[in-house]
Amino acid sequence: MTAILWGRRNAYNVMKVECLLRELGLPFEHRDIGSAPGDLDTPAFRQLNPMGRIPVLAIDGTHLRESNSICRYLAERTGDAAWWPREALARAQLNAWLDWELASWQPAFIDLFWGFYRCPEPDRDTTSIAHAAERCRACLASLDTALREREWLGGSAVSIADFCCSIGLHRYTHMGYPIELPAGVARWRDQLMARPAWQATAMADFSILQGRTEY
Ligand SMILES: N[C@@H](CCC(=O)N[C@@H](CS)C(=O)NCC(=O)O)C(=O)O
Repeated sequence: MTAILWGRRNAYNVMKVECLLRELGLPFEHRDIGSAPGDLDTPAFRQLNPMGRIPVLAIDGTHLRESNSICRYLAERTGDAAWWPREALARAQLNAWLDWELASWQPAFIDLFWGFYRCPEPDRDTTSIAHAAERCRACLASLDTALREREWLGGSAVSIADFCCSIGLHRYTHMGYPIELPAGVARWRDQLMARPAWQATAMADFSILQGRTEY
């Protein structure tokens, strides 16, 4: 059965799931939602995701929500230990990166992206932007420390942690804010740029979002 990915394709968390579907070669259809005001609040959509958020993935007879959980499921579903290790400790280490992405990196990045790129220039709050940029730098410094010791976050094999943690990096370096990637993160990003699934999702044009405070 073909999976259905619900969401706005240029939404950060939707991009993670599309990237993984492409990486795994899983056929999927896309249903655009989350672009028009109120369309995530309809009773029909709330049946798919009571939280009223995207992405939602219709697959295997059910609807899954939460991008990192969807990615875990897709990776586990392949049965391939390279995508989702069988050993509990190796899983815990990848889960730590997925949790870090949701709890630390994503909030810092989203604050910078919204504060700087999505906010119309005259309305920008430079103090908040500088604070968000500092949080981003601190996150990337931690990521860099890990990536100086290993090829991918999980070691020698690419995993969902690499996709979920990297999906915003192209935006980070291309939104016009003066910021640089630490060397280890830049090397990792270059490896990801060579992958067609990452090119098609993480590197997709996002200029429609500039100065736009509505979805
Ligand atoms: N933790 C959720 C967050 C989902 C989320 O907030 N998605 C954003 C798009 S990236 C959204 O639905 N925004 C629409 C809104 O807030 O109304 C996940 O990882 O899936």
